[in-house]
Amino acid sequence: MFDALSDRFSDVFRKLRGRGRITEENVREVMRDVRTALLEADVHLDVVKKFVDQVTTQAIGAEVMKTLQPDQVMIKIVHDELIKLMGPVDSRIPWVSTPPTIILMAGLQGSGKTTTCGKLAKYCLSKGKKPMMVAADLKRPAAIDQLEVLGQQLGVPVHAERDHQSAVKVCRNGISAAKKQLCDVVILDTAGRLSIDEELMNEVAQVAQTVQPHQIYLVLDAMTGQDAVNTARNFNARLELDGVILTKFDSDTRGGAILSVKSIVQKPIKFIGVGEKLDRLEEFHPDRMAGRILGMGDIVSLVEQTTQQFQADEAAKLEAKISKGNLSLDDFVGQMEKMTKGRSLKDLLKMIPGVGGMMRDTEMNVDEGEISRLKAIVNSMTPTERANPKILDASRRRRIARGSGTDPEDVSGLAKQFLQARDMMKAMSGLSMMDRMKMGSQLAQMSMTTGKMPSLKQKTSPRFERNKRDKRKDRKRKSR
Ligand SMILES: Nc1nc2c(ncn2[C@@H]2O[C@H](COP(=O)(O)OP(=O)(O)O)[C@@H](O)[C@H]2O)c(=O)[nH]1
Ligand SMILES: [Mg+2]
Repeated sequence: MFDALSDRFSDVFRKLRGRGRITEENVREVMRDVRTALLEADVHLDVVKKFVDQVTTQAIGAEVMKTLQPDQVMIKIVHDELIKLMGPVDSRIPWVSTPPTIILMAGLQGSGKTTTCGKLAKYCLSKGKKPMMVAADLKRPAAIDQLEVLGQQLGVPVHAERDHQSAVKVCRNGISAAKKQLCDVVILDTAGRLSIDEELMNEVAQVAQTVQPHQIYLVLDAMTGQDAVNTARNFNARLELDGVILTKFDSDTRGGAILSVKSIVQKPIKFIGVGEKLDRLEEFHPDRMAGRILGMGDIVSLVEQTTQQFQADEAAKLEAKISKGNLSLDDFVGQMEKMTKGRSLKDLLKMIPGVGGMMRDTEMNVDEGEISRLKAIVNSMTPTERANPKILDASRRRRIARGSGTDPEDVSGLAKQFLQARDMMKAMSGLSMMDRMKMGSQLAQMSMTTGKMPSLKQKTSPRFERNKRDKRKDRKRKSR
């Protein structure tokens, strides 16, 4: 997710860091960088202009130049402006008082409409609703099959009429069927085209006119950047959109669409799709997204994702442990393992405040296989050690390393990383977004001055390798 943009922002703030007081010229200079960064991220030109103007005016007028921590004040201004750019949004679905709530999904072919119907149905289930999906994409027979497979996976009824030619009729019949089966949400999956054409627009507009959906969501592929914004503009001209769902956010998107859609079409992003699987749908929260963009982490989403995968009581226990600061290594690794299902560990770590800004791909080299290595290390520890890795002295580390087929350095690395994360998580719970941000940026700052990156797998230096070799030789000599 927009690594390039986050990196550029980090650079910008670093330029201001530790400068003491700064001048208007300094502000203008970093804002030129921000402008380039946003343009490179494929953000709409009008949006970039407005954003840069707003931030510059505030930064020059306000505290940035008077404060001794110009980077921090600047981060706050940028952060707040990013939030304004993407929000406000109420990501909840407004259920109607006389069900069913009818949701129409529109969008181009391949944008992820059908998949998102399934995700949304799952979301409805999690809210205690009884959804039905309607296969109103009659252009491709495979589309009906696809929706039926999703329905089977979820245990959600699907209304389909294979020999029908009219999407409007299928939708109408679907809604009646839903009422009969006492379903309280109906999700209409409509046809898409590779690009916008009149026929497509007429069809969805007709469906919308006839069935009067309560919510119309436009599904957009985040990967398409500026094109997504144009698509949104076109659809918005024909349909009363209630919101946008941005998909494929897990892919290598530069961030352009997410930052442009709201201010160009005045319709909020309500959800983001972050993977192909049905549970990869997140409510959209501008504040959290701003944090992610700035590399400040997104602990709330992280905690939410974790809790989704846990039973409620297990989650409560975990939360209590986190806030008391006595999370054990077992919990930690177990949690990581659960979270990484379907998501890369790297993305998850980036959501921890402070880690994002410190992390560069070159320094941080964590892969899924790493988890099993971590598990092996933890498995070689005694329960006391797992509960409190602080007691790991050299001899314990050697024993654990032998047991797990790793190096003592790996063991101390894991312990250090864990203790750091535990402290961070403890400190984060119960804090406001702003405080978390401050903390995240301070951590980032600290790491930049010490040159230390939090890493599960620090690349070993030549000197370190040499020391290790020498020690080994020493030991051999002594044993002789
Ligand atoms: N990585 C990723 N892929 C997605 C996401 N949403 C949909 N897709 C994939 O995008 C492709 C097109 O999706 P589909 O739902 O058939 O699009 P439709 O033509 O608009 O109905 C499929 O391969 C999906 O698995 C997402 O959030 N992340
Ligand atoms: Mg489809």
